[in-house]
Amino acid sequence: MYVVAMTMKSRGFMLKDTNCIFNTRRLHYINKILSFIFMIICSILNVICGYISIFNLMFSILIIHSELNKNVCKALIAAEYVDVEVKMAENFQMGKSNKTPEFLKLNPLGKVPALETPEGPIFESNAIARYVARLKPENTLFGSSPIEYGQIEQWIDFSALELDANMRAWVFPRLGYATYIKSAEESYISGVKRGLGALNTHLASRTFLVGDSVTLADIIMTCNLVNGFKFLFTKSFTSEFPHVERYFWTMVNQPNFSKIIKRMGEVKQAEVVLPFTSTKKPESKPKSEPKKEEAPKPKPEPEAAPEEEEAPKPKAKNPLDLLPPSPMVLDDWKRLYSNTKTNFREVAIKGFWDMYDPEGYSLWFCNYKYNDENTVSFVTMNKVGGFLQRMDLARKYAFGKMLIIGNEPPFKVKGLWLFRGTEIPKFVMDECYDMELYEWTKVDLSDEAQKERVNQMIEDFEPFEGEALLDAKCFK
Ligand SMILES: N[C@@H](CCC(=O)N[C@@H](CS)C(=O)NCC(=O)O)C(=O)O
Ligand SMILES: *[C@@H]1O[C@H](CO)[C@@H](O)[C@H](O)[C@H]1NC(C)=O
Repeated sequence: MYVVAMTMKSRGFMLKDTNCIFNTRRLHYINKILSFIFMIICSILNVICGYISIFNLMFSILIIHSELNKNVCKALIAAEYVDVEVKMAENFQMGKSNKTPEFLKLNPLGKVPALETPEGPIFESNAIARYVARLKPENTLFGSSPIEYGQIEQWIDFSALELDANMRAWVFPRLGYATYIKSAEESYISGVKRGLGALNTHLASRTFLVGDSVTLADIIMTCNLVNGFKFLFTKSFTSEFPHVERYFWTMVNQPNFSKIIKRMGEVKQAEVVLPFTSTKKPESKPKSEPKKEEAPKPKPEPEAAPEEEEAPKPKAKNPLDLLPPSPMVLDDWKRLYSNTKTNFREVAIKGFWDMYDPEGYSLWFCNYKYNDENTVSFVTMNKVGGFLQRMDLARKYAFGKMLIIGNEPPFKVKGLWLFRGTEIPKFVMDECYDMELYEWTKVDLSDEAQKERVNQMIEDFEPFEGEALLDAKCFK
């Protein structure tokens, strides 16, 4: 209101400057009257606005807490169809608002969206959309017979579990949220294709997923496909699924859909698959790991995981600095390891044993205690990456190799560590909590088989104990 009054006022002054038929005095008078009238109008409008916001408070009973995204659109589109008002929480800030105690009361996970209703909160975007769709009895978003109810639920689950889950896993490394693994991406893409193939066949003779009109299944499916079309599915990709393509554009352009979806920006089909936006570029050669150049197949770079914990700083005086001097210089070994590009066995491994000092150093095998839990490849890799990051405190006193083993889950995590001193340094045990997630066994150097295992771990030998390597990370 205030702004309007100001603008009108300055129009008054403009009159004065440009319209010469008025003399200044009369003009001053007119200006005063005009200002007065505007003040009155504004006061009246302010009162009305006050009423409107009370009115809003009384009736806007559904509030979605989130920024707008495709998951929020599910409920907003359903709300269009059932003609219910769902409001977006004001000034919602992702990463901030969803961490407040008030938000955690709506969704204990702190994930968005969460819906606030007078009867209590709801989270999970599909559940929120179902709730909104059910607010109006007698609507066809749920179909009109038990078989239709069942089929609608079927396509809702399908879109979440067969399509969305694989699409997220495909796009996350590209957004820098997860480590890129080529073989993993291939399996996500083939999961998406398998889902789209089935959807394509279903839609060959249909306009809607179930029945002859839009149902909640179409709303949720379309919302889940939006980011796919925007970021992943190029024209050549969707050309295999012409019915999905036709269906998607038909749905997106339904007025009750487009009204909401266009608030996220125009839906334009991807020209290229979303490029990697983070610093985690899998194509770039690992900077300090030239040995990998001759590796039989490219492996993701052994970089640290996205965890952002700060590594504790080494203590001013480390007891290991007080050990008797050793002829083995750890940095020399690290350099040899990094610089050996060919004949790794003859040069690096032989060099290692030539310089190895069993009095000043010890070698340890480690074996992850909970390998059964390593069911998702990138999560496993992140876990190991986080471990190496936290080992930063031991950079001067350790060298390590961590192997992630297996072609399919559960993956095994095994490693080899070289530590200064004849025991695992106490400060490492104390300060790096990952240590206790592993079983540690000292390498017995009198056992040739154990020595050979050391060699294989240093050189990423494949197959390792009969299995392929998913990844090998080096701490140096
Ligand atoms: N299955 C959930 C997914 C929710 C979800 O993953 N939300 C993301 C944003 S799209 C989130 O809140 N992430 C923040 C976090 O994980 O802390 C739904 O459909 O609502
Ligand atoms: C859009 O929603 C309104 C209710 O808000 C409904 O009456 C109308 O039928 C919907 N449009 C279509 C094309 O279904």
